Amino acid sequence: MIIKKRPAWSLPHSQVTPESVFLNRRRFMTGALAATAALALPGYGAAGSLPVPGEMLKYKKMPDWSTDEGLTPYEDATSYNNFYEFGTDKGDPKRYASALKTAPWTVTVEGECSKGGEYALEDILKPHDYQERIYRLRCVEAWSMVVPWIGVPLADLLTQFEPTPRARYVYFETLFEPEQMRGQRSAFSTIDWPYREGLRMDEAMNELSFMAVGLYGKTLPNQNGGPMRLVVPWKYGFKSIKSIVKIRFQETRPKTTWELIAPSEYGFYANVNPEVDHPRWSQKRERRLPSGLFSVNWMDTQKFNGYGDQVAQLYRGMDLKRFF
Ligand SMILES: Nc1nc2c(c(=O)[nH]1)N[C@H]1C(S)=C(S)[C@@H](COP(=O)(O)O)O[C@H]1N2
Ligand SMILES: [Mo]
Repeated sequence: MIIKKRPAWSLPHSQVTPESVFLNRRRFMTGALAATAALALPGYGAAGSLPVPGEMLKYKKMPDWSTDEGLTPYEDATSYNNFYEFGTDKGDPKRYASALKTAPWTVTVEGECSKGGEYALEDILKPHDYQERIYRLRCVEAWSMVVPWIGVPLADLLTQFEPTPRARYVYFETLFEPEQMRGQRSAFSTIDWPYREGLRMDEAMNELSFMAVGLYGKTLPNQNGGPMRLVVPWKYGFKSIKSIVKIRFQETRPKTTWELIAPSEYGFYANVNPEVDHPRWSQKRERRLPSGLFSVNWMDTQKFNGYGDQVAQLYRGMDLKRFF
């Protein structure tokens, strides 16, 4: 089936109305959640504490894994979002994501691993200390941000489930809960929910792959994929799946959401690559946010989003024009 409908993200930037910027403190700690947080062990892991919305996290800065480019302001990073579960407008996620209930949060782990099961989120985070990594995020729509993420290396998170040698891919799924996610109720949606993503196992185990539970020192706002989302900085943003409830280890390559919608436009690999244009627009440059209509902050896009030293070897011998 050929999808003729233009996805909203193909709109030129000039047609996107910037959101007005307000810090959205819509949630308060409940007594029960505050008690859980207070039980957290010392050390930099807010180890074991639930990612309570708005909570400050403890973490270790990782300068070797961070860019020193200027941060995209918190207000922009949390009000200009893609999270189609809440609508296709950049302002929709911030507007509507407060309907998402992020605690308690259960993550189902299944497939080729010896420690599968249904886990409370805090239990799979507990063994790990949080780190801060300042990464570039490059959306396939050709805008980009610089975000200080807080979280744990994906490899550490996954290793605790003891994947078997048969696990060649890891698959992730976002929550499917139409009562909380108005975009999943929409009759106009082209997405077959839930949102799905995946990585080759060696990509997932690369030191850059990160599971974030916070940004700018605080727990992840819902619009950014709270309580837990993937961050794969050398790939287009759509690989960085939000609000994850399922992790599955597989022998075969999973089908992923944007590849399912338009396989000629969005591939499984989705490595940032200025040499391979999107069929409908160039990928040579990007607009670094904040970027206004009259002060567009254009810059050249870098291959692998500038992370080639760490990841280029994963793709040695592969034709990146074919495996886009
Ligand atoms: N579940 C889910 N995850 C998602 C998306 C989405 O629509 N649904 N959008 C993706 C896209 S296209 C991008 S660019 C990033 C944006 O992350 P941000 O809003 O935190 O900047 O989230 C990705 N993760
Ligand atoms: Mo994106």
